[in-house]
Amino acid sequence: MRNYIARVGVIVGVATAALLGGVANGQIWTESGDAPDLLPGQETQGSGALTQIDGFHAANDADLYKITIADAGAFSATTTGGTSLDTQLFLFDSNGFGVTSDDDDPNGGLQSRITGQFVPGPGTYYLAISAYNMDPSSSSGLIWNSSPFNVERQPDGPGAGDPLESWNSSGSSEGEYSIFLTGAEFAGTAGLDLIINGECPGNIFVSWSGAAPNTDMGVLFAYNEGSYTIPGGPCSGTELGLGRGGLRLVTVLDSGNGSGRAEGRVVACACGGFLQLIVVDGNPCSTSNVAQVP
Ligand SMILES: [Ca+2]
Ligand SMILES: [Ca+2]
Ligand SMILES: [Ca+2]
Repeated sequence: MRNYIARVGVIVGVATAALLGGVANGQIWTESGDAPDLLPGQETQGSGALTQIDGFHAANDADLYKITIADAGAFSATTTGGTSLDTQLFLFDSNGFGVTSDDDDPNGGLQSRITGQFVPGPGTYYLAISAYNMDPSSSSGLIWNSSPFNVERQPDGPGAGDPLESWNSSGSSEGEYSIFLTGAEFAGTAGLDLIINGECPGNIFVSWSGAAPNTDMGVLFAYNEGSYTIPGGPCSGTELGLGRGGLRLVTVLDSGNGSGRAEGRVVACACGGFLQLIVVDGNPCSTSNVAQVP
């Protein structure tokens, strides 16, 4: 029984599968817990274009996200069509100085829309969302005046010359929101993430994201979770999240563009076991979370 996974070829169709995955749902950042109100904000993590941020606005909540603006001319962020809240959007530079803001979409509605018209160039920025009328201040006062509401404006308040320091508490409405973006990218690289779906025995799907592109990724199997340390080879000293029992290298996958999916067939005696990805990229080698075979 020892070689069951290798014998049945648990992972097949790797090259094709890698092309299928990742793009469709990989460009959205979902608020993790509650994004901070102030710098350093919450880093959006992933690979490539960032097209949407989904989050929750609690009472008197501001959410600040670290993003990369890749193309200032093409940049936009809007909540129009993404929430029923009366939102405000604010963009800050990497030092927390105000860049641009809008309360109500110049095209109509109480949601917000900002563009790249005042963005000086590509780089790291902080995008903040709050509900009307919770406004950001610096040490010298409001960074933006509260009105006019439906005009995108550079900082024009008494505190315009200083960085973000606080928010007033005048945004009591609660609700979910989506911010739709163009010209933006994730600010950071996600850790290597592994998800298993499917039925066992039967076909399972191994999905990954956050890998370095075009890298060999080993798929490891063990009966149990643990802390086995690899004793030799290029990943010598790397501590796994797997135990020794039944530990084996199932197959090696190409990481594709950094995310993807592979399908394979698993026999009954592997059900309930655990998989972990490992990338030979240094010492210690990068590893994913441990995921359980259904
Ligand atoms: Ca929040
Ligand atoms: Ca928050
Ligand atoms: Ca508004």
